[in-house]
Amino acid sequence: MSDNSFDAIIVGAGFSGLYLLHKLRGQGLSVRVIEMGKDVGGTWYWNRYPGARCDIESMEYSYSWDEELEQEWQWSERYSPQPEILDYLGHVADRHDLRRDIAFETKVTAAHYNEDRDRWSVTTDGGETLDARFVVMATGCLSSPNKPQFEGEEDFTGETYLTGLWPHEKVDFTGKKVGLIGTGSSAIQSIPQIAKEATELTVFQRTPNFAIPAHNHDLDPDYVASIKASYRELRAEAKEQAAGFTGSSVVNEDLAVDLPREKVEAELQRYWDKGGLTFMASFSDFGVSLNSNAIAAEFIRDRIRERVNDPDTAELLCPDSYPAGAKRMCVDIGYYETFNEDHVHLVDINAEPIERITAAGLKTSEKDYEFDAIVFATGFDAMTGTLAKIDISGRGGKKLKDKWADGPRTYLGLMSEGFPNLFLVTGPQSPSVISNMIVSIEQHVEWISDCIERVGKGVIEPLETAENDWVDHCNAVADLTVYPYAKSWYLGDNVPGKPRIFMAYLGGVPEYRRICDAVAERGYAGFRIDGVAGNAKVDPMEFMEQNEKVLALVMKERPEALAAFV
Ligand code: NA7
Repeated sequence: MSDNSFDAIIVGAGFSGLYLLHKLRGQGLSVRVIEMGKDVGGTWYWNRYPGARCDIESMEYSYSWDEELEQEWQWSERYSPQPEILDYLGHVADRHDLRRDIAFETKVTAAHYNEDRDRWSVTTDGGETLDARFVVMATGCLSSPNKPQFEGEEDFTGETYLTGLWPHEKVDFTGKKVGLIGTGSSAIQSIPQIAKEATELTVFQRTPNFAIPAHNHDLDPDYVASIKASYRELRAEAKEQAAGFTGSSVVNEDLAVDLPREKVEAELQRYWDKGGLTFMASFSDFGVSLNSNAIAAEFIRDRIRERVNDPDTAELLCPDSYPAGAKRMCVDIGYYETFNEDHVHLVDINAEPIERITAAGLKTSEKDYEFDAIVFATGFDAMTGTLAKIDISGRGGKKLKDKWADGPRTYLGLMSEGFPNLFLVTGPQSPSVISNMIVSIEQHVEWISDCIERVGKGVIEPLETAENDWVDHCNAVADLTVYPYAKSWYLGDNVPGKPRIFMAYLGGVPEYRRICDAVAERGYAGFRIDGVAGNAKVDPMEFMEQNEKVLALVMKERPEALAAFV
């Protein structure tokens, strides 16, 4: 084999790429990872903004495949700050000697499938062309920052920052007037930190978000020891939970709508006091019924009103145009209280639209603002943005971009028909961003490496019929929920011109795993291997647990959604 020829090329050296490299190497394959950053880390390499941290608890947001590492590594806080996660990934790379197979500071610009040779040609921005039987896109779900264009940006004489592409050196806002656009998770994490330094911080909000307190704290050594003593049980439990982390499955058998309001509120308070993303798992009807969801939404708004002193500011911070959890729920550390400080201001850009960026700052319909720095906390072109930047062509020269013009189409979020031997880790139409990413990444990496072992020197590709059925199933499940009732990056709504389609699989992490396992066990049902498709089928409905009470509620509210699901 030449220097540029590999069994597998992996794009990206984040959590996915590192584990996959380790796995495929262990299977005796020659592997090259191509990574844009100067080092490993993926999303944790780029998102260095102040306050960046994970909102899945540290003990669960880590690899489960290295049991010694799991015992040795010391997480310091309930929710890990970004630098600690980056250190962890750097340590994993050293521990398993991964860096020697990673080309850093290299961007993949194109990947073309050569049908005569059943191999992929992968081109980089350095002009290099590599060749491989398998290509795995481990490119992450939130890896293409979304930077909306504002008129006059080039006139601004101050500093500008984008949360998703934050500088490596410390940015010091001391003594500065700062403007910040956006109120998503990145803004909610960074605003309290920036406010500590800035003399003046003005936040421009288009849509308020629901945030649940993190109640972050240093980890108690006894708690850590107890987890480490039974880590296998915790990992097994997480895999069986709806979103891949403990507490994400609903325990309550009662529906919120069926209980007296005081009982529901007492339960919500219990979840609130616990803090974090399990809040919406308090009752199973919150995710599917608009009426039930309104109870959770009002509870959160009441807490915001308690935390923010000025009633007008509090009302502006209260989301009321979409169901709670339908946009990605945020987890906050002192976010709302930050608006009680005299030097922190909130501007509703619906009432006072941004007209342009000026040399001195920013002009809205009402006022000229002067800033030393502007921070764009404007999110990501999620799930498909990074893949769309690579010129990917499959069988017959078909472009992935063209195939996905009306929204992504995959079978299980793992592959797309017409693109043989091209795998996606946590691709669209898999649980991915709706779950603990590490649990979903490990499941995909393990499924993909088993599949590659089975395929050997052959070719695997999904059948169009299987893919169509899967896309229909994903859409039917999403329509059963309240998610489509918000404008969110889950649906591509945050990027002008992006087709509106729910891009993750909402059927649950355990159900999804069982579907993928059944597909493999039944001889890769729905796939063609070396031109041959078996007769086996996997119907996702076989694996879905149906909650009759919840379905009855949907029947009352949206019978058409239920009809499409069953
Ligand atoms: P998000 O959650 O997409 O937040 C981006 C924010 O930027 C959001 O408040 C947007 O308002 C706002 N935005 C985007 N474009 C504009 C324009 N043109 N004008 C004004 N405001 C704008 O991204 P994050 O980085 O905060 O979080 C992403 C994920 O990372 C998060 O969910 C976690 O999973 C981790 P909008 O809501 O669209 O009205």
